[in-house]
Amino acid sequence: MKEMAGIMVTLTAVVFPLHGGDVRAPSAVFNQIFEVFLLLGTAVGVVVVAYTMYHALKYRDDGSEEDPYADKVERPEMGEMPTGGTGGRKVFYSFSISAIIVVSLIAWTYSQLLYIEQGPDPAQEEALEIDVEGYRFGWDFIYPNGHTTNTLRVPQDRVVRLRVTSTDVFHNFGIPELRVKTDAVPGQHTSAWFTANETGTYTAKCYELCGSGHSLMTTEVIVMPQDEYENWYAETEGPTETETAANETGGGDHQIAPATVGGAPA
Ligand SMILES: [Cu+2]
Repeated sequence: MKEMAGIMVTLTAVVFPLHGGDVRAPSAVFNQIFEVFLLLGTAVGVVVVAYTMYHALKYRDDGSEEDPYADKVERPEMGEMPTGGTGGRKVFYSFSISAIIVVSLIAWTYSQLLYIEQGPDPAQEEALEIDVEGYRFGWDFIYPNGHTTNTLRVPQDRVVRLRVTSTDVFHNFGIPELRVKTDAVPGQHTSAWFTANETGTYTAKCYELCGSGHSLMTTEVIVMPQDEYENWYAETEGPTETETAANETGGGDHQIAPATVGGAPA
């Protein structure tokens, strides 16, 4: 199955070519799966409905004749098995075409999801690795230099790998627009990855009911042009003032005052 998936990935790359060495973003992959299913579903629907309508009209009883096909077809009597026909050719064709469509869809979708699961080749693309820690009620984003913020800033067109965990109860970290979603489980790390092809502000939320402040676990994800990001990152070091203040007042327990809940700007 894996070899087949590899072939399908290559085929997809040929059919849907990318601009020079780009990594396909999860959002692009999921959108493409949706489009392919929508297109095929519509095509199959149109064929089936058109075929049904055609026969319903062709063989309708318009009351003009008693039985216009009485001398043309041999109809079985009640309780009698039909004879003649074309040896099941229609059944064979419709079954084969359906089988080919369904099996191809399964194989292709599987190959796409395998790509999402594994992520782009690390040799091809150096990822930015960020630790994400969920707590009641907020998110900490810890950069490779130790800088910790409540707002996730990432560069455009770069693979971002998230290592997600929780410091208290089950949470679930998700950025719907970028098609990122993974559990945040205390004592464990789960991973997710994405690339954002367009700059802008996205929203990250908690998708696991985790207590009275669950709905406050909303924060911004800011996708910046690469040079802007580099400038911003060069100026960061260690935990921010917000974070330090929060740790001091809350004894490191993340008891952030309501005013700062929801992602104070870093
Ligand atoms: Cu939560």
